[in-house]
Amino acid sequence: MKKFFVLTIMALVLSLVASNIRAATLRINGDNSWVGFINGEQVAEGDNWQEASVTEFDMPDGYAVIGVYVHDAEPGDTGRGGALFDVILDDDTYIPSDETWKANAGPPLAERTDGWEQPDFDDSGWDSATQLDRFGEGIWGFGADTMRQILKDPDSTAYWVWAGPNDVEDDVYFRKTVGTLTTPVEPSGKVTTTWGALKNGQ
Ligand SMILES: [Ca+2]
Repeated sequence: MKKFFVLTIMALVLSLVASNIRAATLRINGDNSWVGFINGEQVAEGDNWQEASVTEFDMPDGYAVIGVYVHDAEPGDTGRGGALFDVILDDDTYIPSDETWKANAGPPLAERTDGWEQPDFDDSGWDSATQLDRFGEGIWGFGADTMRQILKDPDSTAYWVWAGPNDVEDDVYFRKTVGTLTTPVEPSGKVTTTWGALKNGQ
């Protein structure tokens, strides 16, 4: 609760002084279906793995916490799940799905109530994402031409990812903080610590 309070104050301060609002784009493909979140708010969903959802958004504070949920419809080893996504910032910084994202298997989204998608959620217990085939290669490679109709400008160079072996878990979650603080501030030690934990925990 204290952490949330500190973050709230920090966000308020930054929103007052930030003058450089950054724009970004989130693109998601998932086998079989997905839901995307930005700073805890649901912003995207889809259920055709060859047709990415595309979400453009602003980052008033210079950064955003991205959450992606993907559901594999074939139980256990009867089918393989996969997630492919990327974030493009307005300075052309490209952030692909890969092993640098945090990943966690859990219950279906409708049954998950731990606030995993919230910016201040502590994901330090999550593992690194399992990095699978690169876009255009492997078992999803045959769909790349269709996918590329959306995944262009820039071309996707992301990796398919999962949480552990993708013929075991069917409901997986990913998190990462993108961007950086745009406003030069001299935060108190506690805010620095909170921000550092938030940033380093992704
Ligand atoms: Ca499966």
